[in-house]
Amino acid sequence: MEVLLSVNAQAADVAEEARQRLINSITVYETTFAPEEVVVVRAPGRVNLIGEHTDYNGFPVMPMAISRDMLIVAGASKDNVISFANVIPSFQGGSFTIERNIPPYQGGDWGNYIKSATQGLIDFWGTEEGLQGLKMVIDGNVPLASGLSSSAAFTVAAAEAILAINGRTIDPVVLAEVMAKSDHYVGMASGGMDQSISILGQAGKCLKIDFYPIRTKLVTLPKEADILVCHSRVKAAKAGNARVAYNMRTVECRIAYMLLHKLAGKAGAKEPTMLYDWFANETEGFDDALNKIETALVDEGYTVKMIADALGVSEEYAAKEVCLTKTGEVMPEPQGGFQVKKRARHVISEARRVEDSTALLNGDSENKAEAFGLLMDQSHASCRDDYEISCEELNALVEAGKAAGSYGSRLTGAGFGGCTVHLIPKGKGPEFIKKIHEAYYLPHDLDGYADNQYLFAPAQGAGKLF
Ligand code: NG1
Repeated sequence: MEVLLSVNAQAADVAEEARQRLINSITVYETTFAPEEVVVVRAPGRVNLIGEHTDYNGFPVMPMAISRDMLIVAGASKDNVISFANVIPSFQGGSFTIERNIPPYQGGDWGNYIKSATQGLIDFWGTEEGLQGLKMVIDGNVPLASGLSSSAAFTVAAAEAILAINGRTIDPVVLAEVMAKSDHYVGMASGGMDQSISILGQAGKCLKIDFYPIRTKLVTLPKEADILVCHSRVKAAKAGNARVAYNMRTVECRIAYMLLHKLAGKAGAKEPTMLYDWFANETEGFDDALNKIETALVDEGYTVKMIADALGVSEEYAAKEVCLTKTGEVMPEPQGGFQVKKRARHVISEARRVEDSTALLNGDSENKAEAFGLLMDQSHASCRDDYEISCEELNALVEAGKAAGSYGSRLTGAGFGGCTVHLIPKGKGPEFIKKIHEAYYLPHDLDGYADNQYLFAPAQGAGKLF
């Protein structure tokens, strides 16, 4: 009963909830700062439908923006200081001066997302001169550490607030590039998916996004399907272990393209900087790439010595210059070695699934939902077995979705916890929510949360509301 009530509440009360959030944020603004003229901006979170851990390898993704977002009420400041507060008082507010190189707060401080947006814009303009300070109050309803990109929504909303207060504009695709880069400020060696979809999202559509440079294509979801997202309630905290595990995957992919280039690449081909370069310049397409991975790489984990020998470099060089993230962090050899072959196999097969999904969904075949669902299932298996980013809870949720009759179910986002996404028959949301509640939330003692499951339709990207 409670479950059904929460579904109806989701559908009927979205506008009322938005109104309440707005009133509350403006009230907090007036009590924290002063009653004065303000602007309101928002940036959505996202759910990725397929294409996991492909973005930083140069391959496409297929996300959609969601109705959960970060809302910022902002007013101009007379100086060059940015002050911020959150409607939730336990998120401590703060302030910092706008300067050419803004020193970060301690790792894990939420204020770093505002600093990262500010620094990204300053780097883009090449100067902080003429940039006016501002005061802002933030209200977010994207579940945190859930793989729905609350952090990107936050960074993008902060950038939108800075732009609005300063009366400046940046082309949305350029802003997506700028924000994707600025994420490195918080120590993530991520690709650009989250920032891009938060900025470029289109109501009613999902997007296929290519990178380097960012390019988008609208993709139509099957008309006979809805999207259900389920939160495992396992926190994939970016400030903690998930960051290390994520960055480790980026390093394993870097080792993969270096080895593949050296061992099976074409003589004279340009030095790759990511798996996509190797794929585009040194293979004949997906089948050939997967064959080369099978024959050129070994199944066991690679030690630093094995990498050094294969590349013909010293062990010291391999340890310090090869096993390195984009942000310059050296990854020590993990127990069991670097898992190079499995990671490369996932990235290439997942990239193929994104291409296949785009062609399928924008084509005119019958049974699109079944066919796309199958690709989602295959994606989950690859994320679980080859990329090893799933966990017992995510697998249980995926199984619960399949048992309830989903077309396709998979983890979404970085993994290590967070959410699953399910393609389900249209209009069957309440039925699925009830079944998954009984199969996963009750036995895991997680029925105390008000909202564990969300029915999302593709939402519009970030911008100024007024
Ligand atoms: P989330 O789920 O927001 O942690 C992360 C990366 C993406 C992408 C996915 C995996 C950040 C901010 N985002 O997403 O760029 O690589 O993992 O597909 O780190």
